[in-house]
Amino acid sequence: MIGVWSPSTLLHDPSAEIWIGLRTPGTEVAERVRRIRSAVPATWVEASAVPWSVLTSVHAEGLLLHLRDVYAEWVAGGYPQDRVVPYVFPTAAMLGGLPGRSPAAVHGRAGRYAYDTMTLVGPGTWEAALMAASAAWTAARRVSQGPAYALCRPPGHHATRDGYGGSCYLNNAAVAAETLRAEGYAKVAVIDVDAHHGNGTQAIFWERDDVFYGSVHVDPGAGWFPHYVGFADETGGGTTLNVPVAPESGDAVWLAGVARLCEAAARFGAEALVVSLGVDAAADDPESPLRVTRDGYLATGRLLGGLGLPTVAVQEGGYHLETLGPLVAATLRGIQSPS
Ligand code: SP5
Ligand code: ZN
Repeated sequence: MIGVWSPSTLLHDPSAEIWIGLRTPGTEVAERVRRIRSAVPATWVEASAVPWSVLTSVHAEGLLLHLRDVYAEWVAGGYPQDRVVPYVFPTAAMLGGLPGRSPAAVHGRAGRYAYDTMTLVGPGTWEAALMAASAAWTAARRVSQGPAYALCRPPGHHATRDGYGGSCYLNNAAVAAETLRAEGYAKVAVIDVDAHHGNGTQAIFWERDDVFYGSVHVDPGAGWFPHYVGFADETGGGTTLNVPVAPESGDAVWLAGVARLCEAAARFGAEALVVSLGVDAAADDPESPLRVTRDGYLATGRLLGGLGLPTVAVQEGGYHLETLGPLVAATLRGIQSPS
């Protein structure tokens, strides 16, 4: 299998996540890339830079320019924090329907496109996010030559058209899906097996009848991120399917969910597939309460590969450094050799 990556993705160091006011260590670290690269027996190629027009097919230009520029502005502002940390967010609760202006102060502007305090912007964040999206784009353009894996980092599925959060800045899976559409695949399915619901990807394709979004994830109704969305009754125009599963669920429940998503994607008539490949549903993962095993990931890959579609797998979460690489490798093996 082709593996696409970029050394620039190592440049983002989250340093910390501000979670319920606590400065906790960042979990989405560059070491993840090294662990995956050493465990996945792919033919590795470097990503080519994604055209700006592809990025603007997924994201508002304001978000892109903000992510590109805000760190330098923060440094020039002389703030005591070494990362961009927002403190005020122009939500509906703040504006009450009024038209908000672009704040003059950088510390005011810091929350304009952010929706949580966990996802900080530092010196290499833009370059890394840009090259992660570039890896997704490069992989999607090679899909006619066989399944391709994009080692995207930082991950993407929580990034919406206008906003970043959940350790995600640019939506790499959405870039892959739009690229497949542009390559001529009329109907594209995104199947998201990260432990968390991909609220960004769901929102981006919510009203689209040419892109199916299906996700299996820990039930937000049981108290898990992204909390506000990812429930089973969210179906969009009929091309969204959420399968929330209870905390502590293991392989049997998980694989039944993956199978439902595959059946729905086939019924939809998908001609190409994007897999949002997080492995944070694993038993050892610190960021989710699910209990999927390595065999469970192999079987997940086999179900996805069994669709027989041109497939791009895009890395999302997965935070247990000791097992992360082998879990990704097992899933990709399943995708490549479903039977
Ligand atoms: C791509 C992806 O898997 N994003 C995960 C975002 C969910 N993070 C939720 C974090 C909730 C609190 N974590 C506590 C540990 C603090 N270091
Ligand atoms: Zn996740």
